[in-house]
Amino acid sequence: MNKILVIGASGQIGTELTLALRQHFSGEMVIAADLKREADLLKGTGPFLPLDIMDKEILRVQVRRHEIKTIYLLVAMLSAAGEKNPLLAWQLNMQSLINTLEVAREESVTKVFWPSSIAVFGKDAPKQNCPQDAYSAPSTVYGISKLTGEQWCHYYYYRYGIDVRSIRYPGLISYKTLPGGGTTDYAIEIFHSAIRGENYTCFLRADQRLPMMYMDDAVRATIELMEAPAAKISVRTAYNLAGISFTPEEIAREIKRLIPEFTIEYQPDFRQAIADSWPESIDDHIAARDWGWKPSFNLKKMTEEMIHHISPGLAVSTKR
Ligand code: NAD
Ligand code: AKB
Repeated sequence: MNKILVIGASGQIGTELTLALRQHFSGEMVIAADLKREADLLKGTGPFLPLDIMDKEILRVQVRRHEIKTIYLLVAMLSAAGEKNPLLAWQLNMQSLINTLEVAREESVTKVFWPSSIAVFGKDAPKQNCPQDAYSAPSTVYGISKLTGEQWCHYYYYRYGIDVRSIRYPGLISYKTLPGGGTTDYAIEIFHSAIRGENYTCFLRADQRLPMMYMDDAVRATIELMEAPAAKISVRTAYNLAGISFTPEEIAREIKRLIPEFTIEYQPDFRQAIADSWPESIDDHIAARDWGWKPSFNLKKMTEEMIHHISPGLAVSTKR
């Protein structure tokens, strides 16, 4: 029995990843855990545990009690929220990972997934097709925590043999869940405004190109990475992963094709400086070579799916 624990399961990725893992394995095998209440979409699909990842002893008790063999750790404070409270972001992002890796070591958990981010790259990294090993001096505390976290993952693999795997996700775009405080959140908010018939005020410049990915691709990538034979995994920090790169102007144009009355204006705020420090596109040939990664959503297909799935009753106002 290889039981799985998903920590941060009520969040943007956690909800969708938990649902996908429960479909892939079985509901009972995948235990969802979060500090906040169980996400509505998870209700009735499998077990849920209230859990504060900052309490290592409680984590240990739960891992032992449920005989957990695989952990997906999805807790973090994202880039924009982190810049408002850098020390808290550092504490949460680092301690959650250390607690997980330590409990994995002590309780013989064999596999851990922990996501990194394109935020590991700073303004000196190449903007186009940013390579796996580009020089990195991140400009946010979130990016620093991800870069440091990658080194801890690498360390626990080589020092203790724990099979830790990681991906540098681009900005993730989903219709089932809302984003949690990132710089790429505009690419979800824009759909909610368009569907509500509201003007959208974008907090990034019209021409700010960033690496993004539709959630279905991100969830599939995560499961494919975790299922790949260990011998194929050559990167024990975190894999670069690419989906779609686009600008606010380009996604707005795509939305207007389907909702012609949609309007957008641009008022860049502090998040523009964060976006300025990130690459525009990512070179992910190592993920393609090692475990066969291939994205399946382009901008047009993703826009159609988002508009098809967000009903006017569920769209959230993004007016600030
Ligand atoms: P999110 O903020 O939506 O979800 C995080 C979840 O963690 C929330 O449900 C929150 O309640 C929970 N949490 C917070 N503190 C906790 C604690 N002390 N104990 C237990 N649970 C706690 O974040 P997300 O967007 O789903 O991101 C998940 C992971 O993916 C993070 O590591 C993030 O850095 C990474 N990532 C996300 C994106 C993206 O675009 N969403 C991109 C790159 C990387
Ligand atoms: C953020 O914007 O902080 C996240 C990320 C790219 O890590 N979406």
